[in-house]
Amino acid sequence: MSVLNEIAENLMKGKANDVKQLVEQALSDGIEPGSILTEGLLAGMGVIGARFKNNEVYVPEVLIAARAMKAGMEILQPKLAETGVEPLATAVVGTVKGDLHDIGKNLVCMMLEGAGFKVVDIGIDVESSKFVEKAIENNAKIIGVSALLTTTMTNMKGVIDDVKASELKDTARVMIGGAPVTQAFCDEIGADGYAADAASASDLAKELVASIEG
Ligand code: B1M
Repeated sequence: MSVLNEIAENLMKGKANDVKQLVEQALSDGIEPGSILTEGLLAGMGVIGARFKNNEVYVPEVLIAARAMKAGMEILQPKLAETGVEPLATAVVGTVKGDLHDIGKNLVCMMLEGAGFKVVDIGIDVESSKFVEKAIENNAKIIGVSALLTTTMTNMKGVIDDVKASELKDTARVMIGGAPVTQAFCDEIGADGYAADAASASDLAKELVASIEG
């Protein structure tokens, strides 16, 4: 098995130390950092994302795979910066005002990172104006909003209104998700997209970025 396949396989098993060592080995073998990222780390994370979507693996497996991804990225990130490999786009992600739930939002952040996005996690209980402020500051193309309560999901509309009233109107897309959120609610409040789970969120984010560029 090639070292890149080994990276993907070990990432899927959540073996953080092995992934770290294999990334070091791949670099010392002279493999391009961009290939290690796409054919090793992202390939493994992509499989986990698809399995998660199909209910073949669950939250704990995704979390340990994401931890292994992070361990590999710690070694790879400085090399990627040297070779100028650009992230797909930046995503600013947070949980709406009044809502303290962050487990789902954190998973979404991990899957976005796994898909090649630079993620700015702005935390929980976030004012709609802060989503806009942070998206402008980071030149984000994706604004991800999470809500877990029927009483706070209504605050998502405020984020969308603030984005539409800002300079981000044509340059960024708002995607929403969380247990009580539905496609019908997404349509009702005018969000650009809804994802039911973290793996779908990274697919959706890629589609939304393409819709800006295309
Ligand atoms: Co809360 N809570 N909670 N809670 N809590 C729920 C959500 C609830 C359904 C429990 C219940 O009553 N059965 C209920 C909401 C009822 C409702 O509104 N319909 C509830 C309640 C009522 C409350 C409090 C009001 C309780 C109280 O104090 N009386 C309170 C509110 C605090 C606040 O936010 N202001 C509260 C507090 C808490 C804890 C702090 C104790 C804790 C949160 C800890 C934390 O997040 N750090 C907590 C927890 C853990 C839960 C449950 C048990 C689990 C939530 C979770 O993490 N799920 C939850 C019951 C349940 O869902 N079974 C419950 C796992 C996570 C991976 O799934 O977050 O759905 P989820 O994320 C998924 C998708 O939804 C999606 O992808 C994720 C991964 O696939 N997704 C996105 C999420 N965000 C997305 C964003 C996207 C795209 C997809 O794009 C941007």
